[in-house]
Parts: sequence; C-alpha cells; structure tokens
Amino acid sequence: MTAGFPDGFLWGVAHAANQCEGSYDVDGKGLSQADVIPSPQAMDYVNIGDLMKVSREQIATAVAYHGTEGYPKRRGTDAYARWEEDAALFAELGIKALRMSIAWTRIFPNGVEAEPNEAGLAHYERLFTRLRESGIEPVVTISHYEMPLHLVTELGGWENREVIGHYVRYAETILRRYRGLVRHWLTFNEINTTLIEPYTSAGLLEDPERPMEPRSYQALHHQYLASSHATRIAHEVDPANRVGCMLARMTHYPATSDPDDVLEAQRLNEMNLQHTDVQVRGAYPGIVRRYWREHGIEIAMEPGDEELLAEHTVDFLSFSYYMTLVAAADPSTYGQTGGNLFSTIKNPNLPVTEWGWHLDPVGLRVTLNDLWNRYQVPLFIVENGLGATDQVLPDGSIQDDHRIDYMQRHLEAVREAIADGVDLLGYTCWGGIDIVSASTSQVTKRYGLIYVDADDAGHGTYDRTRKKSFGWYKELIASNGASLG
Ligand code: BGP
Repeated sequence: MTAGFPDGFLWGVAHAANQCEGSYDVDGKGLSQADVIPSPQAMDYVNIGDLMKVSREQIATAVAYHGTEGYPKRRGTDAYARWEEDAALFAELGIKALRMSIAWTRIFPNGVEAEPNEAGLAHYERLFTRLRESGIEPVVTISHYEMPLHLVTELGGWENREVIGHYVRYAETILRRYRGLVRHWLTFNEINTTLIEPYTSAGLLEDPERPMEPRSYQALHHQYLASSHATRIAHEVDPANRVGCMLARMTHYPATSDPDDVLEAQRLNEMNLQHTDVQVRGAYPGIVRRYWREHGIEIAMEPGDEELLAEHTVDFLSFSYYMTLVAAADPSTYGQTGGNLFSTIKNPNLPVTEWGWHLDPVGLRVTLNDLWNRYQVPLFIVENGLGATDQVLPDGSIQDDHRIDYMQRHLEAVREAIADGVDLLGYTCWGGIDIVSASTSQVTKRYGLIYVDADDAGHGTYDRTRKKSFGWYKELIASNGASLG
C-alpha cells in the first residue's frame, strides 16, 4: 500500500493566455508574436518546429490584416470574454490551483511603454480575486510563448540585452499589483525551447547571414538573467512569494545497452538539464561550456551576470511532462515518431498518441525521481495531458475515456514517486479547457476536461460542455487522489 497525496497538494489545471484568451485587440492589448503565427497550410507532425516560426514577410502580412481568419491564436477559445463562466466551471471542478499566464501585451502592448495598460491589469485582478474567493491558488507564468511583437521586430527579441529591462519592468509591475493575490510565479514557460523553437520562445527571426544556435544561447543567457531579476523582485515584494523555473523535461532512454547509446542518452539528458542547472543550482554546467567551446559559441556576458544567476535561484522546479525520448549513437538506422517540439526515435515498447507522441506513464515516475535526486528542491508538474480528437455523441456528451485512462495511469505513477520520497507541490493537467495547440494551432487537438464547440477554422458557438473526464477529475480532487483506487 503506497502513501497517498500530501495534504495541501495543489490539484489543478493549466493553460496559457496566447492559446485560450482570444480578444487579441480588446482593451488596449498589443500584438504579440503569437498573434501573427498563421494556421499551418499542411501538418507535419515529425518536423513540428517548422509550424512554430514565421518570417518577416509573414509578419508584415499579419500586421496589415485586422481580423482573426487564419490566425487561430487571435481567437483562442474566447476565454478573455468568458472568464467568469470559465472561473465558475473551475470552481465547480474543485481545483486548488489554476496555472495560467498573463498576456504581456495586455499590460505593456508594445513592451516599451513607461506606464502599464490599466485595463489589462484590472482584468487579471478581477480574475485572481474571483479565483481566490473560490479557494483556487493562481500559479502564474509571466511569459508563456508570448511577448510583444514590437520587441521582436524592432529589438530583435531576447537576443538583445535591452529586452531584459522591458521584461523586468513588466514583471515588477505585476508582482507589485498582484501582491497577496498571486504567490506562485513561473518566470518563463519551457525555457529550454529557446534552443528548439527560437521564434516562439524567444522572438528570434531567421537571418540567413547568422546561424541560429549561437543567437539562441545568447537569448537564453538574457532570459536566465531576467528570471533571476524577477525572482529577486518577487522575494522583495513579498517574502511569501514562491518562484519556479519551468522546463520541458524530456528524459532520454538509450536505444540499447551499447555504452555508446547510453553515453548519448546521458549527454542529451545533461543538455536538457542545463537550464535547471542554471536556474536551480545557479551556474552553467561544464557540458554547456564544452559545447560552446566546440561549436565556436561565444556568449556576451557582463560583470555581475554570473553572480546574479548564483544569488537569485528559484524556489521550486516546475516542468511539463508529455513523453520520453530515445537516444542512439547512430540514430539513422531507427524509425522516427512525432514529438513535443521535435521528433524522436520510435520506442518499440511504447504506444503513441494520434499525434505520434510516446505514451509513457512510468517515464513520469522516472523523471520525478531523477529531478528530485539531482536537485532536492520541491517539484511541480505544471503540464501533463493528452492531445486527442474528441467526439460529441448524439446526446451531446463527450465520453473521453482515453483521457481518463491517460490521467489515471500518469497519476498512479506520480503517487508511486511521492511514495519514493519525491517532494511534489502539485499537478496541473494540460488543460482545463480546450485551447489552441501551441505547435499545430489546432483546436481539434483537444486537451481539455471542458469541451469548447469550435473547429480549427474558428467556426462554432464556443459554448462549453463538461466532458466525462471533468466528473472523473472532480471526484479525484475531492478525495485528494484516493479515488485513483
Ligand atoms: C507545451 C506548451 C504548451 C502546450 C503543450 C502541448 O510545450 O508549454 O503551451 O501547448 O506543450 O503542446 P501542443 O499544444 O503543441 O500540443
């Protein structure tokens, strides 16, 4: 008999402003870099990164067009307009935490203004207040795949050190305004994705003259510094604030027991953990410095940078978990499957989702134990869920047993990890409500416990319906996990 979930465990759901809010030009909001990503003309689930970038020409076309047709993230799933209805549904679900993000462009529309936009600030204040009244703790990502477009086109995104100052002004504004309303903050969503999808994560546009990788590492350095500043300010504003980093954790298994495969898996794991090494331990690990040396990457640092990183490390480590990956010294002989952000060698032991992602509940236990053993700081699973097509039956119900099965098996693995000794703050599934996919911009790649009547072209009533999984999760939360059996 394993121990259960601890008292005060933060059961919740998660989503991001750029994928659910819509209302892209309402109440003074500026254009974000997500608002100009067009619907993909063709889906390629293996080369997923290609769907997450745009060119200068595409941006110019998007800026000249005022409307939502062809730009799914401008519509989201109408959560800005329907915030009260959604907050009521979340209260009914009984969640203890809502992981969400603030749209930077609602607070500083172009990112460079001296004064914030009061309409944007007031919106989130109303929402946080309502959540707290319902006993829901907001867990807020300061920048989740969203930054003002102006900072991308005029300043060059996070590669430019000036962006740190704009982020810090934004972060300080919200940290002060929501003092007492929000106590859990994440500085950046999946910070490692700056190396994988540099446009979506760091606002970097391609330049044929300048290879992307060194620019991405420079951008990351600036994001780490910005994160440390935000952590410093959060602690100054309210010592009760808890700040987390956020990693898309991708545990690599070796394809075989050949030591060369094992070494390659270890190398890829270390490279994935370089980000938490900086943000939790406070220093760049040797493997990254070696990588820079061997690839001719020179990072521009200023005096005091490394001290700042060392001094203002995060309080907890949050991460998304969707799958595990497979590594081999010679990957060319293996078949590939799709993946979150990039494809991987197909693991013959694991089934895959409709989008080709490995399904691996046991891997979540492996991941939790690895992270806990390495860092010994509280962990928080802030994303885990199944993207799937859902059918509405003639009686209007959605019987998403596939999602219930996914969550059941992943949460059983979580319970085992807690019994192993992992200190886990909470679990917020992705997502509470159907939203626009980050990578494919589809609504029909559904993650929610609440169905939204909308298709990929934006047609539909946007009305909300509780799926079968809603009732299942509600019971689970009410029993603090005991109904898992
Ligand atoms: C993570 C992102 C989320 C989310 C999720 C699912 O990488 O942090 O924003 O969308 O993955 O991915 P997708 O929407 O591409 O299916």
